[in-house]
Amino acid sequence: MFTRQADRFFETAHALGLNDDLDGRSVVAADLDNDGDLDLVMRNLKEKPFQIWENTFTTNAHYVDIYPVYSKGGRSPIGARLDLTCGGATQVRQITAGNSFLSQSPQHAYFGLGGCAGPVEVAIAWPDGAKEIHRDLPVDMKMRLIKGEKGPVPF
Ligand SMILES: [Ca+2]
Repeated sequence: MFTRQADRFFETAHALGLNDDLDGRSVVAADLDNDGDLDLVMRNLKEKPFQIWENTFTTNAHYVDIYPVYSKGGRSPIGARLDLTCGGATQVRQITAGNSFLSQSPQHAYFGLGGCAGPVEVAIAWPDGAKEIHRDLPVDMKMRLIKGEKGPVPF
């Protein structure tokens, strides 16, 4: 676990209580309790096969969690690239497969926005090369962006 302070990252697993002597094999980040922050699920080899780490930090930071829908027929958005801009700063996420050893996080793009309260602009490059831009999107919510459709659909 790394924590960002200014322009540097610091290893903080011990300070946050996220270290133990178990033999962790994979980790997935997902918002399990639907409160807008990412929680962790860890898979261990022997003892405690699964551990869930609920994110209980209280923060005023903003976020956007985007689930791109490539086709209504269920085609996977793997390969989609999302460029989100908020307050002049741009972050990039790509929808991937197999993002951890023997595990897979949900196919979404989670953006931590810090103090930027939006609105945000999201440019999506779909796996087939098509590009779309969604402007004036709200923050602090999960949403679907469906290829070929205007505006977000609340999740
Ligand atoms: Ca959560």
